[in-house]
Amino acid sequence: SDLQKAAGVPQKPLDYQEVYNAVAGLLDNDNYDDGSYGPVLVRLAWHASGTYDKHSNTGGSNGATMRFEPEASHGANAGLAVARNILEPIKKKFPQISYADLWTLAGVAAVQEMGGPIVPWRPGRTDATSGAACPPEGRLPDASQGQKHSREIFYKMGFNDQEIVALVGAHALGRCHTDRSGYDGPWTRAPTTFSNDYFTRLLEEKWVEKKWDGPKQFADKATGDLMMTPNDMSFYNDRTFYLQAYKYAKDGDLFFKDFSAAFAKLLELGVPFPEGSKPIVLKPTNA
Ligand code: CCH
Repeated sequence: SDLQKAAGVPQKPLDYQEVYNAVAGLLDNDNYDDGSYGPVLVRLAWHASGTYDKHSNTGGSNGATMRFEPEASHGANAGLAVARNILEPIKKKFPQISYADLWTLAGVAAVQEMGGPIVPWRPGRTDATSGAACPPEGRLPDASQGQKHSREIFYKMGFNDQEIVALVGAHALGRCHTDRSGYDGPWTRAPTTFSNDYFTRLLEEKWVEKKWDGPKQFADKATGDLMMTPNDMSFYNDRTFYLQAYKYAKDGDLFFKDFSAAFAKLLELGVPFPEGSKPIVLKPTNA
């Protein structure tokens, strides 16, 4: 406590596993979307991190700048206040953790608790105190665009084609919301389970343009329940992306291994970790 600190009493070091368990405990909610906050927490960790630009070494998860304007209101971040807000009680319970560490840890917890791979995670991010360090708008991918755009956006972060495909496999989770992105619907039939099903659906369904007033998107011909954006379809239409997606559709273990590595890398982009710091493994609550 502040009193103990003032009296020079050593603080109990923060146990990140306790923070992890607290995040795991708030994921399920029958009244929200498909029953879990997991997907939107994965998206928060990704949008906090994916603003990184390797040329200027700016953006990325350090600073948790999305708390501030103008980044909080960037179009790509619509709906992410939901994710930031549900983590507030955890920040109150564990005031020592930075928002930047909490958001990325919560992304890891969500992936693992929804049945995904272990993602080694490293603490050490600090919080900005104003929006001065907010990245400019436009560093995150635009779902209406194709493979050329994806490569520009992800090469700027320092990813290669294989890593891009692995990362987008996160669309096994969650859904599009008309009041957030304008798109509508989930990519898979089990949107709260981490799997390689994004790739199996992309390759196995027949995709037809959806007839509606909204932005151009595709629907599975058989049921119309599932969706792909134009950007998602570029993982089918681009030969290099397709061959990688095919490998992940055939081999879920390979996808898990590659997703873990690429997601861990994403969450660390641009973060000035202390010398000698090492990633830690946070245990799934069902282990
Ligand atoms: Fe994504 N994503 N994403 N995405 N995304 C959306 C939702 C999720 C793109 C566009 C969209 C990644 C890459 C891309 C998630 C994780 C990742 C939505 C709907 C759009 C649009 C938002 C809404 O309406 O709520 C595009 C374009 C790319 C290009 O590559 C990557 C990388 C990741 C993580 C590693 C997750 C999870 C969701 C579901 C969120 C939810 O609320 O259910």
